[in-house]
Amino acid sequence: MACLKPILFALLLTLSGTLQAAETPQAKYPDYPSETPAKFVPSTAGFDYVKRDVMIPMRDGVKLHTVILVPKGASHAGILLTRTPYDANALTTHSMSGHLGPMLQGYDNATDIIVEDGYIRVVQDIRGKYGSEGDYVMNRPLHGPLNPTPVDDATDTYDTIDWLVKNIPESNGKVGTLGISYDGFEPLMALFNPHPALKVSVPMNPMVDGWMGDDWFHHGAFRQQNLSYIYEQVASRDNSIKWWTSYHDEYDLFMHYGSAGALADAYGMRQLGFWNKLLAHPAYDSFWSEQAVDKLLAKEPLKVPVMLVHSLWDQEDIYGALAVYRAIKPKDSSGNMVRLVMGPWHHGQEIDEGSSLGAIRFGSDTAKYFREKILRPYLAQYLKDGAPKADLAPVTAYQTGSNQWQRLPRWPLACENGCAAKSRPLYLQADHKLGFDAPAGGDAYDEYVSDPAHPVPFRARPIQPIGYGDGQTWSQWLVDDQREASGRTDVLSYVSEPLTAPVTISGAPEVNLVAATSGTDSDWVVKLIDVYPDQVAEQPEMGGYQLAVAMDIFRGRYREGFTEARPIAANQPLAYRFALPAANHVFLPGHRIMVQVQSSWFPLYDRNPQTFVPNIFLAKPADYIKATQRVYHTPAQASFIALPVVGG
Ligand code: PG9
Repeated sequence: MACLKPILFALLLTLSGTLQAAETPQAKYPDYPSETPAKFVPSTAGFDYVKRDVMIPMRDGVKLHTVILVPKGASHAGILLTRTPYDANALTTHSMSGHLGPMLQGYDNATDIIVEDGYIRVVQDIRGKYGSEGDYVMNRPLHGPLNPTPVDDATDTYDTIDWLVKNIPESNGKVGTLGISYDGFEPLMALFNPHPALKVSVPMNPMVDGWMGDDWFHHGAFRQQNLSYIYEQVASRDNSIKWWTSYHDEYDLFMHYGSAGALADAYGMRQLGFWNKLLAHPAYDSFWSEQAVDKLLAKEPLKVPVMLVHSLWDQEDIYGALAVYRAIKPKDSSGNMVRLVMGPWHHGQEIDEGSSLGAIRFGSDTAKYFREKILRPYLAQYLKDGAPKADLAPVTAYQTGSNQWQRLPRWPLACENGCAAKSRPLYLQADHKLGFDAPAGGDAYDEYVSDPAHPVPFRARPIQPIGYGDGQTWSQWLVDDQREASGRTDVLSYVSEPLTAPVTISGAPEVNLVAATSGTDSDWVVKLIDVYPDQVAEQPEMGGYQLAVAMDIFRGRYREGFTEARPIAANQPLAYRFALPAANHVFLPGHRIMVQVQSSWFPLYDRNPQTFVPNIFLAKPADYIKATQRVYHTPAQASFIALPVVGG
């Protein structure tokens, strides 16, 4: 026993030292202590807001980090909630200030409206991201076949709202939710079994169907430049593991690795659950169709007023808002539950400066107009006690070309039942002409060689990565001058005579292409373009500008259906039909209309090997072959775009 004493003593000494360190962080040199206090308490007495940083418990016990900014002196104030995977702290401290405005400047925040109308601003890290606990799943599907857990973004939103209205005494118990893109997906999730305190939802540029036309694929062609987003978004809770590259030009990066799968393997992405799901679901199977938010909302009762905000030149989620509008508008029997706004913007530009996009000028700040004249009264009517009903049309749409806002009764104006608009076929003709007359005579087709070794750049090189920093122009690529492409031998261009009268379209142009490939798979990119007059006195750089008003890609293996990829019969003229993104545009007199056709859009989209392989993600270098592409324009094999023409 005696021999144990020294050991026990030593153990106690060690413990006491540890305990002492744990209890009182003694300075190493007491007579020369740290200048940093054990805990610094900022003095915020002069601030015009109060910031609370809380962890809100969800029904399964997981706590979500939530930043609450309450204007000083607020009482009976509405709450504006955004749930985000992009760091609530970053979204609420744009620049550290004693004023709420500078704190909120930036992504998601319609700062002018939030501050001027005295809202309580709440921004929350979604489950599994940044300061929140729990497991992260990209665009977490609703509880069900794709999500066996009892929680999803709908339940998390419900539980969050329930906590907010019970724990923010300055509020009037009314909550609105709004956000852009992924943060626009969240206001849609809020609509499933909505909390009774949720009075309004404003999904802006929402991510709705990742396969059909939003972030991951368009008609089955993979948007491989998003690999960096997946890498950073999924590899760590706080996005601290950063993507890297050894190339200035993304064209070279993606050519080096060949396929998206080979690049992902080189970056270790099989460690990432979401990438493995993409790899396993290249076609539009139930993994995609059962989480398509428009399809899910079509089955839901419409309980909360919704304003969908769409950007006509949305470089990321050009599909989502209008897909949801189509799904829920038929439920709006009162005509007061669903509003649609369409602006001449890039992704999210509605909360930024909106007088121009790239080289395209609108003559006024269209984004400020939206925030002041549309968003502000709309939110107020649901969230501010005593506010009047907003005088908004069912659809407020900016008409590009004429540069004017329109109050419309519905969208699209081009619709069935013989209403004002009808689709009008715009035919590809011999000699690279384009017109409303059906093709008659001349060559039966035009052809080009699509060479995977030299894919068509989707914009002028060097190609920047997807990004929003200074000098980055990713957000403008949909309005780039298409002359970059029309001069290439692997791009077909068809152009009309100068218009003598305006041609007004209001809806989604539909591609009806008759084409053949010498391969057994192929992509078809079709662009509807407004060609400016050879000289534009008031803006010389617009002389001859080729502005795409609608363009998209279609992966030919899905010609017979999106759920299953099938080989294409080689050298057979076959019909391809797909919708282009919606346009609300006037082709003015003196302008010409152009249609371009090509078979790659690189490196934004991965290359089609042009031989049929089971999964293009796993295509091998030898699979990539040149193919001779033919586009037909005969009376019996007419290629045309069904234009949603309005008026004459
Ligand atoms: N368009 C971005 C995104 C959304 C959802 C998934 C992946 C990317 C965004 O801006 O959030």
